[in-house]
Amino acid sequence: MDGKISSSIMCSSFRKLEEELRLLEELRIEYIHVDIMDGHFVPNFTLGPDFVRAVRSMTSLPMDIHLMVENPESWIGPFKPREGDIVTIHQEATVHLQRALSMIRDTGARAGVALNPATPLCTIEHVLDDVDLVLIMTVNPGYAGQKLVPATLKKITETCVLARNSGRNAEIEVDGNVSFENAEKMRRAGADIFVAGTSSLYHRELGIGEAAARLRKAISVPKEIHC
Ligand code: S6P
Ligand code: MG
Repeated sequence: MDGKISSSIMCSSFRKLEEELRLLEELRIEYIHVDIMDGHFVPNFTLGPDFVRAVRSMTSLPMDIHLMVENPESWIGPFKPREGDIVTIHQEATVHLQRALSMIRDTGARAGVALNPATPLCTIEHVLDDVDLVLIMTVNPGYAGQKLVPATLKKITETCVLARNSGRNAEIEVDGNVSFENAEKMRRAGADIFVAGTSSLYHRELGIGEAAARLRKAISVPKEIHC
């Protein structure tokens, strides 16, 4: 299956939000990626449940909610997850990871677990039964417009191998500096879902339509690993 695009709404133009959402629908973008930051887990603040509610009133595209917050257990409910959505929490943000992941599944949404660049993959080995998706952070979370941490490319492939060896077909999402060039490398390494921000869809020199076409091409190359 070809790679899927999750458009990072934090990078969109809020003045033209409705118009841009229409365009994303026309371009058949698969998900709207919503970055939620609490100023504790990451050194920044962004969006929240009211924003997600407003976006839902403008589009029926599924939400890909990336919770970069401490105590994520308390913040799953307020986003009112729906079937078809993804809700992702960070391994580093809770000591009760398995419980938090099953809380997500109980809402009907798909459960994702995210790993910062420095966090070893083995820390999620024992929760894979409760995971539908692994989000490999390819930059340190907190800001758009950062540079890829190169060691994370290998981690994508290691995640594929871990999922395969555990008999789980969890999808692999990548987030951070997913440029056209990096996206192709990430796809070859085994990624399935690509968060598109300032490095691609919201590229300063391209329109969203042209950028989407270039990104689609980059992520349609075959994976070099079967997982
Ligand atoms: C970063 C956040 C991301 C960014 C996205 C921006 O903390 O989780 O989802 O919004 O990575 O993309 P880019 O292309 O500017 O790195
Ligand atoms: Mg994100």
